[in-house]
Amino acid sequence: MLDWWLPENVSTYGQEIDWLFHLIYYITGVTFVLVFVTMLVFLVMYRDRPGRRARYTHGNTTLEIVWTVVPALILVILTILSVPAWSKIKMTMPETDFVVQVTAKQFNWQVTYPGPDGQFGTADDKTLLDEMHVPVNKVVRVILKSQDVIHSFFVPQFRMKQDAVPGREIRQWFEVVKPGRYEWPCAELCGFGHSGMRGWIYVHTPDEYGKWAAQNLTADAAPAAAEPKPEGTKAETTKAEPKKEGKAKK
Ligand SMILES: [Cu+2]
Repeated sequence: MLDWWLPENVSTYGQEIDWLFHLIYYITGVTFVLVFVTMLVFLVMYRDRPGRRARYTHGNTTLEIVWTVVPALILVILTILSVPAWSKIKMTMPETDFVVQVTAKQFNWQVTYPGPDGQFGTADDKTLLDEMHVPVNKVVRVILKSQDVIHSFFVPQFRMKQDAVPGREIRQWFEVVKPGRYEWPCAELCGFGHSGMRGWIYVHTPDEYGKWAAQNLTADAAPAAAEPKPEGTKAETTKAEPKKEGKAKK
């Protein structure tokens, strides 16, 4: 019923997120209406009238217990209902041979493919800037890192969001069921260029993906986007990144 205002879901686990989202939305919506109706009724009932005097009341203990216990119970129930989705999306890692490394930095997504040898950190790695290409109906594992501050990997249509935290390697996964081009913004305020930090994820049919990979990931293919590969080292000189003092540490 609320589907019309969320972005289209194209991931295998999106429905589980949406169902919880809608449930929470209904609960908060009903609460909102009840609270406002009560407030309006009380505003009229207890308005100032000639001859009325304010009187002291110390409250109602039963009522206070009820309105503390009921919300607490709702939260506990929501937690329990969220467990299946959480454990499926965040706690399990489906088998796959498709792995990419994403290193966030102010203000780009650096996407590294292992190249023909299937190993990261070797000479044939290919790094793209702000774009990722993946095949449809395939589990994609992302090894998420950050080079500087906290960023957040967010693809609304995939129902996937995960912080990238400096010093940590966080593994995430997604599987998309519909080819297309999906916006990939950073969802964590990460500095003055945050609003411009976004990439695109291209989801191809297997054929198209094969073609793209042959043109861009093979040994002789020129790296599709700049950015030399020894990441994390001083090598990132090509980008005339603003001289904010915050970066001085590197
Ligand atoms: Cu960011």
